[in-house]
Amino acid sequence: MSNIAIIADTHLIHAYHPDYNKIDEFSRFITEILKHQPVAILVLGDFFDKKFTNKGHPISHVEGSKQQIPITEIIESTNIPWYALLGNHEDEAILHLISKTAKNFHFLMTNPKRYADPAASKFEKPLIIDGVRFWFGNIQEKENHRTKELKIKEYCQAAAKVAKDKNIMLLHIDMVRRGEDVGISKELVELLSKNFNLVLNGHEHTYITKVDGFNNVILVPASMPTWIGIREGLIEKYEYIDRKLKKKGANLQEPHGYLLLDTDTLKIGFIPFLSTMPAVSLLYDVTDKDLVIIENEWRKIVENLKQQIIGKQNIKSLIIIPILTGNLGSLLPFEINNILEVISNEVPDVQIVDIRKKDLTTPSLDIEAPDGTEILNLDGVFARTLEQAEDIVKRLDQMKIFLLSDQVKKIINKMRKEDHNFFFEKGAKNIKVYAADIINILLPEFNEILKKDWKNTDIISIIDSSFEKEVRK
Ligand SMILES: [Mn+2]
Repeated sequence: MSNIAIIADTHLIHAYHPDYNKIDEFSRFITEILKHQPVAILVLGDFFDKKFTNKGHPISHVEGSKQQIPITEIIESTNIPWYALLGNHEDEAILHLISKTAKNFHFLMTNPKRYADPAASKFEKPLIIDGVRFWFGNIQEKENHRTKELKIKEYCQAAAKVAKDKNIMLLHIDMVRRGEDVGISKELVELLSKNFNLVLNGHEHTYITKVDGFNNVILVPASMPTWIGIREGLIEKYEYIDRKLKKKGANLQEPHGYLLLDTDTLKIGFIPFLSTMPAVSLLYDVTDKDLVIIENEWRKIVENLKQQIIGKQNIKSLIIIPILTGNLGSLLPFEINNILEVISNEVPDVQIVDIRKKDLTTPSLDIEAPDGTEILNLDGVFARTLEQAEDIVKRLDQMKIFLLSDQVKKIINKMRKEDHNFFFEKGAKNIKVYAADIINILLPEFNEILKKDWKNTDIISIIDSSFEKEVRK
């Protein structure tokens, strides 16, 4: 048997923080992979990101060329072949270029019409390693929905003709349904599942082992962190409660890492990769607190987290994502942002981020003008959120929380009444994400109540009780 390493969405050389050296991290990442002695490395797209450097501006030709040298060196130093699929953040030209400079790097795009044609080029043919046939899906994110569907069907038909072999489909597409034209239908997932022994899809930056319940259709996580998100690559979740820092457990919903594929059994193992600059989320209730208390408590929080996390494993610095809940009272969001920014600047190796600034390549914690209508007009925000109830339902659906849009609307109205202020992203387009997160945060309470009173099937009354408990804290 042999192992093949599968990586995805490294987005070289985009990094979320100016101090986060993506190339160094990439080098460390590859060294970890090599410990398993894989016979090849497969890249499931978005190996590169043409858009940004870690200085926050679009990558120039000169910069790209400079980065190409260390990347080529890392690839060549592995002494095993690499095979890459095209992602939506990179140009074909970049992958062609790397395949010219690194002799063990190959960019492939299987042509389902010519898979058996002796005249087809190596570039178009499926890759065969240890009797396993890898199909590199030539399906681009920018193509329309219908084209994608047709192409997937073509690959399925081609694989059906060589069904006696082991067939693996490699993709870089929106697979999870998020709207009418985003993601693929369950029927298509089923078709893929039937025609391939394994379907591996990058792009989604999440790790799902059974797409639509089909256990051979897998979403491969982003191997390394690229953006900051409430779930992406988090190592730990904390909560500050009763003046104490409490761990809420590790969140591996969107971990970073790579897969190892056993070519005999086609079994997959996931191996996490921990960033040198990981993020933790910190749930903090501001109800009945003044600025002095908030400042003191946050100093304590930052010191505690620093002691607990920095220095362990490879961790050199830390990003804290505050998730503020509760009632602001007479405080203003920008006043809190101000305090967090001061602490963030004073404490080396710790960065407190404003989640609205998911990409830290631009300075974080921009302070909103206190008279900014977007940020202070809660009525408008709630009205807009109500309009997005359907999107919230879909978002929750992905978290395996099943609610109807009427229920979500009732919850949003309840939030408004309880004054759960949306001072993160509230004016932004991601409000649906935030509303879904609030519901998610309430779920432990929800489950607790459900456990004690399992006969209570009225979801709204359970959520009401959850809110009461949450508000009482
Ligand atoms: Mn992508």
